[in-house]
Amino acid sequence: MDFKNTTALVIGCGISGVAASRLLRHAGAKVYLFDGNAELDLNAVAEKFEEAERPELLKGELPEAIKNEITLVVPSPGVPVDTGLPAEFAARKIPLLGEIEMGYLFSKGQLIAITGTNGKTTTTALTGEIMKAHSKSVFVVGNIGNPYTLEAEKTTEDSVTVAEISSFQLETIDSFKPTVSAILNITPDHLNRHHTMENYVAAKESIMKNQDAGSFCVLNYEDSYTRAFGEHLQGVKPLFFSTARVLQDGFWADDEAIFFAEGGISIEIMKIREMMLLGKHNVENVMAAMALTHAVGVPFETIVSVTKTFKAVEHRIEYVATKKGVAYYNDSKGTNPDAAIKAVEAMPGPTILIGGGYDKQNTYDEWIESFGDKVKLLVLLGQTREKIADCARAHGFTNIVMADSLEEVVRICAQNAVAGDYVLLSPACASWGMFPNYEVRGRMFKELVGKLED
Ligand code: UMA
Repeated sequence: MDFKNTTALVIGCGISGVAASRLLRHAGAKVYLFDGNAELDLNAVAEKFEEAERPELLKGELPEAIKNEITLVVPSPGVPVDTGLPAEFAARKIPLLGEIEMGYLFSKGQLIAITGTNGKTTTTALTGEIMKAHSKSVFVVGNIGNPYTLEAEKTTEDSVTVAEISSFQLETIDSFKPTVSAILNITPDHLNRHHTMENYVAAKESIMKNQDAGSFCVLNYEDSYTRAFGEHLQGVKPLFFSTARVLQDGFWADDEAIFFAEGGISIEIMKIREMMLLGKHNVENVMAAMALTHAVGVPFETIVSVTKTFKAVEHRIEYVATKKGVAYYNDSKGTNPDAAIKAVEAMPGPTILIGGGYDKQNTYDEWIESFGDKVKLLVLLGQTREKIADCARAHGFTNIVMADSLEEVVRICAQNAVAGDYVLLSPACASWGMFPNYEVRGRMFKELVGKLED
């Protein structure tokens, strides 16, 4: 791709902005890498580039003279595109290129794209592992934490790129065309960014909008949005999975095993007890990965042998340690109520639950209702703690303690837990405000648990 006459403004100095800037520099563009955070240390950003590829770095306010030079705007995924600089440049009729779209334009080979409110990372990681057992050149990119623009130049016609794509990233795709895609489920999330559920659903569903007729979109039959979407697809074919019923075509599971059905004939693929992942939601994630890799021709033998050894990814109902007979689990990626419900459901016994964080304007009723008799104490942290506490009390759950730091949270949990209990960090909220991201929150939790007495 040739960007020699382009003067690009890349917004956001996070991992996507750095990777996109480098790629644009390689393609011959003049690049301004800008961050709205006036406090950002630009020297640290500069160190991420070789001298020859370094863009001009700016922060805070963008000078008018530079605005007049810009011919292309590249927002990072975390930058809303309907306000601020993207909206200002849209009014000036300056084109916008999303970071994922750019990665796609620079990449070759097959593309497996995965979205959904929950389960994306596990499904993407497992799909990546299965593909690595089958193909020589595999890249796992996107929301999983590895920008598409970082890997795109390395791909060849023989490569397979497995991409986790968030709704933020889908907002700015244009020609992005997966070989096969998946929408795992859709429940309310990120409504502060997308404003309405309709917008959020439309962003998710757009993942397959450019796919060839006859190609597959893997969908959850037990999710009302994705089922209805699949039933009305034209050209692209739905490949459904279900944990609740026998399907005539697709992947389905009962309590014992996962099956593949074609024309009403089912064959058993693997036993559930052979999986190392816990919980029904993970059976769904496994079936989605199986469907995606089957759709690109991977034999079931390879799919099953990789699935049997695949362990939970970091921050997803991740076992941390057992201290004084209490098992600690890190589900820092439980950043919305639906994900947090799945983590509570996966806990095998009495649980002390740690919740709260950044307010994404979610409601917490269903999460609180999922506690049943299992959650014995709720320890709350962050911006949403009062909102969650009010909601819990309204549902008759009153055993609540407030904390001001993660250190205090872990101390409270250790003091209140008895042998046989589980302590689960699954906050139902994003980490922003108190932590830069959920990874930092999860790792800090693990560190603090590690320091508790055995
Ligand atoms: N910034 C601005 N202006 C704005 C908003 C942000 O300048 O209006 C700046 C911030 O000051 C910051 C930078 O942008 O310096 C951060 O950019 P970013 O938020 O896009 O973060 P990246 O580090 O580039 O990471 C992004 C994704 N982040 C978000 O979508 C918020 C990562 O997903 C993703 O792994 C990465 O690209 C690689 O593709 C994280 C995430 O939280 C894990 N995703 C959400 C989720 O999973 O729920 C969608």
